[in-house]
Amino acid sequence: MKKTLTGLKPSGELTLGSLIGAIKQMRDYQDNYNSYLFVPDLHAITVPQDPEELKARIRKNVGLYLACGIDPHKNTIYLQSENLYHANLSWVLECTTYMGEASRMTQYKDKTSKGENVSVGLFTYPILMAADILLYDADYVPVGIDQKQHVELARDIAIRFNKRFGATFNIPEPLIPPTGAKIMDLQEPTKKMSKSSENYKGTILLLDDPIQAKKKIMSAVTDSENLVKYDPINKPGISNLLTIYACLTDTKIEDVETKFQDYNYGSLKKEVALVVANTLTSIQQKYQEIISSNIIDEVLDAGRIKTTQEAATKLKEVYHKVGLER
Ligand code: ATP
Ligand code: LTN
Repeated sequence: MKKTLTGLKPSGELTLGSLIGAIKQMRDYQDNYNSYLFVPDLHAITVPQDPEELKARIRKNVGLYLACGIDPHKNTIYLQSENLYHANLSWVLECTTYMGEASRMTQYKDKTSKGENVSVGLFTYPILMAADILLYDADYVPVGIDQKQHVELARDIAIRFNKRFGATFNIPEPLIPPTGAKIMDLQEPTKKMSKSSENYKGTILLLDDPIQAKKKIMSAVTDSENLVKYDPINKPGISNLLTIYACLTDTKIEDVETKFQDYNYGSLKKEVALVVANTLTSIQQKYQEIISSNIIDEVLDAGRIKTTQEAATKLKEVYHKVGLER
């Protein structure tokens, strides 16, 4: 069985974008793949975090994975920080990665272009991500489009390592959803919907009050044409709403476009708002059951034990290949 693997940083609350770009893909594939879903908490500390808030969010995110339909019997679920081998492999990979290729990562460039003082960890972040993926020989990495470049770096690192030291790592491929690879901010529909956005009206959090979420959809920025059409370049706001609807109802974007072609923007928004609110309500009901049970600890304990054994075997092989042994 082929292996899928992905993670969502606990650096903020999970959003509708996280659900559509990553979690939903894992849920859709979980019956047919050997699925690994983890919390990249070491990645979260590349930017300053409040320790208590981070701790709470790590737990919350695991609860949300499960509430979104990730089946713990079909997925290996674990915390990156509980498995010491991720950071160990990352170090070996850092030593085989060029400054030039790491410097080309657009996410890092975007963050540094604002002139902020950033950590070294933010620079080496994609190499730790490569370690997360290569440690388990993942075949596919379901991610939103913003992470494609990072998965491609993981491929390059694996190919080079294999050439230099002999076949060691599987070469992973990014899995980008054909619809929903970049859910846009509701207030600035040319920007990605992001958990770190300053304008709370632009982002829908999975734990938002469904009534508030409806209001956010109703006040989404559109255009003045009043013509429902899927055209992300010229009509980013409307296209984003159609995309959200298509993803949450598992309908093809063309069919959604046809269904709403005679609607005005107000009635389209009402339909999208309803689907979003229903999705959140269902997730939140399951979430409440999950956090009041022991399931999160049970799932994470099982994930830690399993992945630690697997990762130990892989790191031993890597150390052997590079000559790190007596
Ligand atoms: P931020 O929301 O702060 O920009 P991020 O997207 O960098 O964070 P994660 O939450 O770790 O960080 O992302 C988890 C996964 O969800 C990634 O695969 C990412 O591509 C995907 N994702 C996040 N936001 C969106 C979005 N708006 N549309 C589609 N996919 C998204
Ligand atoms: N960098 C990713 C989170 C992440 C990840 C991974 C995703 C860390 N390690 C391994 C897929 C596979 C992000 O910022 N969204």
